[in-house]
Amino acid sequence: MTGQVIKFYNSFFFVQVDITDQPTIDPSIQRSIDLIPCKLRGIIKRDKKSGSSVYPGDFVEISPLADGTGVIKNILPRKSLLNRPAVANVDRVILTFAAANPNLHPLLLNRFIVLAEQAQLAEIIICVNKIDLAAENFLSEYESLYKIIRTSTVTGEGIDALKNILSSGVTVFAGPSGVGKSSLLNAIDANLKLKVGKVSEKILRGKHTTRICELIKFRDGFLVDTPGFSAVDLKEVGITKNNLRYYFKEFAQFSAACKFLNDCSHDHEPNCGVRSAVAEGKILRERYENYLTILKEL
Ligand SMILES: Nc1nc2c(ncn2[C@@H]2O[C@H](COP(=O)(O)OP(=O)(O)OP(=O)(O)O)[C@@H](O)[C@H]2O)c(=O)[nH]1
Ligand SMILES: [Mg+2]
Ligand SMILES: [Zn+2]
Repeated sequence: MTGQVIKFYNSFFFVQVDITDQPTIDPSIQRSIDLIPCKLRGIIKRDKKSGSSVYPGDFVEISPLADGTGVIKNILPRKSLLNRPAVANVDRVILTFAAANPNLHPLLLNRFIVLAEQAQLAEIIICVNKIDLAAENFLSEYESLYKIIRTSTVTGEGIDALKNILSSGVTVFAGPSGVGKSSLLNAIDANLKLKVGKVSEKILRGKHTTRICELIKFRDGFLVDTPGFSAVDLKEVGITKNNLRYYFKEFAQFSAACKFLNDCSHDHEPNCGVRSAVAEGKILRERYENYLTILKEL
């Protein structure tokens, strides 16, 4: 039978099986078997770094065992894979940051954008949460690049706007710890009651309250709450100094004017269309500088 991995927890992949697709199963036992804890068949190779090759969101073929657990025999082809947080078959990502507490750092935002662009997701949306703590129109300069939604789980501002874009598909909430990802999910669906944690006054960061990625049913799709993180090793997930430029999407239209075309890193080369565009104010300087910072790291 086939199903979708909902979460990885206590060494088991929990696979949601759509019983309506399984005519061989006695309908009277449906309730007890629709979420099956599964192990991975040994032959499926584990990823060295993450220790796994199956991710939440994956569709898998399983063999049920007599004790109520199952074995994952095969992973079905994915339409997308977000590397960090690792979730498969993602339709949209909500890059979630806070207007304050913790403060928003553009370089970190741009690292998250690179990860999302790498996964070639259909929709990349930025959510600035906690706008009750800051008066400014946060990230207005990014509005020409990505859809920005500003929210507060305290005042309720923007929650409907956020809900409106969550129709079908798999929506991942990704961002640093303490920005309010779980709080937002609770505001979207009051039945959820996900655990939320305070931001530490000492280190001004969240406390990593959410521990696992979990697909949560919402309308016709899923919302995915994920553990916050801020250290991203882009090299580890396959970002290189040669492909980084493609994940800054506004560079493309100007790179046609680069003397070295696709070989131009937009750093030191003469006659660079991207650098000219920065000088003319057509590319946001902050984006370009963050690009150079990441390029140096790579
Ligand atoms: N002022 C304010 N505080 C908020 C808002 N949303 C969430 N918080 C608070 O921010 C803190 C962190 O919220 P969480 O929802 O646990 O954050 P998270 O992003 O899920 O954090 P991790 O699970 O650690 O990744 C909690 O104390 C929340 O009450 C908001 O809109 N405004
Ligand atoms: Mg959380
Ligand atoms: Zn160039």
